[in-house]
Amino acid sequence: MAETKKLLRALAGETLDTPPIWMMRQAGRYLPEYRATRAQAGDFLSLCYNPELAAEVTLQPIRRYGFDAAILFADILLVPQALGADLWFVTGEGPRLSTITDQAGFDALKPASAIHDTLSPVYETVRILSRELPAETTLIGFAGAPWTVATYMIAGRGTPDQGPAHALREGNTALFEALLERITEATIDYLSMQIEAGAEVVKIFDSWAGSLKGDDFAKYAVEPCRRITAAIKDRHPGIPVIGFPREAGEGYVGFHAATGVDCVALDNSVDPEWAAKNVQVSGCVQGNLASSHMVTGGQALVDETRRIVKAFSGGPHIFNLGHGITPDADPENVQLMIDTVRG
Ligand code: 1CP
Repeated sequence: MAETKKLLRALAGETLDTPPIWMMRQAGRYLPEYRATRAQAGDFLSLCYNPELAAEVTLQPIRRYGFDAAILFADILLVPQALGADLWFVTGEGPRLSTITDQAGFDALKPASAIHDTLSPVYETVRILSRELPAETTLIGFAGAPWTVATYMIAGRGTPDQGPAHALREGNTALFEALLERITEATIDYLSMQIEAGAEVVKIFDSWAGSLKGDDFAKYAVEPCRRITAAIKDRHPGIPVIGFPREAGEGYVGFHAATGVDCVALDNSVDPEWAAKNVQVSGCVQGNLASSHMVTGGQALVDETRRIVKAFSGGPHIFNLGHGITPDADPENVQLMIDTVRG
């Protein structure tokens, strides 16, 4: 049967008249219905591990806006938790984890094969979603890339420059690489289980790839993404993979070929016309409207949305923001972006 879902058509390399659209963090605090369900769940992690409510918040932006894709509601930090790290969220600040800074900390982690005990509710969320989503909506599963996940496991929190992770990389390269290896194995199994439960596409979020330079970018951003993509394609032929090496800059060039991903997601620091010439020539791209437009709206939102659609109109493109939508965004600006894209 010929593929009819727009997102899958773009991922297969088709140039569409109107790009499919979805939005990073589309289920999130900018929506009143999300805040209500999160309050019902009690807290963020309880929401992630409650399949009915996690499916409900995943569906909310689909009902409200009719996006072409739904992304599983979960978090990249569930994998460290499943490997044995302590994880909690401090209201108004963000995630906190127990830290891994030495061999003893690493030795206390569970093997990759043990993650499913913790993560099985996530697979149940995927199963509910694959039953309940509209026929035209694609279901995206995801995980964090090993480097990005490691930055949180080493520092115990989000960091502006990933300093603690770089320090371990330099000071104890063997331990750092063993940690990346453990996360890579866990990520392959985790994504594989999401696909078995019904995810049709998977996305690998390397939010902190931009702080890896030169050979380190090749070793710790490109290579793990290549390994995960190869393993997914080996186990699940035909499942498309989206890679997001955020703030990679020149590192976006050649990323399709170096990793085997079907689509490269772009942050908004790269110019769409440059990216069309240098990245989209190699395959589908996703992006890349600055999420600040969801706060400010108006003619600037319309103009910038049109500029991005036009720049990428000569090849396969999935419209998205350059990073997640923020809690202070106005839901009406999201509608304005969608109306502008769909013309
Ligand atoms: O208070 C709340 O309700 C929590 C806010 C929130 C949400 C809605 C967090 C905490 N995570 C999520 C969901 C989430 N996270 C999704 C679900 C699907 C969707 O997009 O709608 C996804 C894909 C993520 C991925 C994620 N989590 C990333 C990668 C993408 C990115 O934004 O760069 C990262 C780095 C995280 C860690 C994390 N989780 C939450 C926060 C606030 C953070 C960032 C911490 C930091 O700034 O370092």
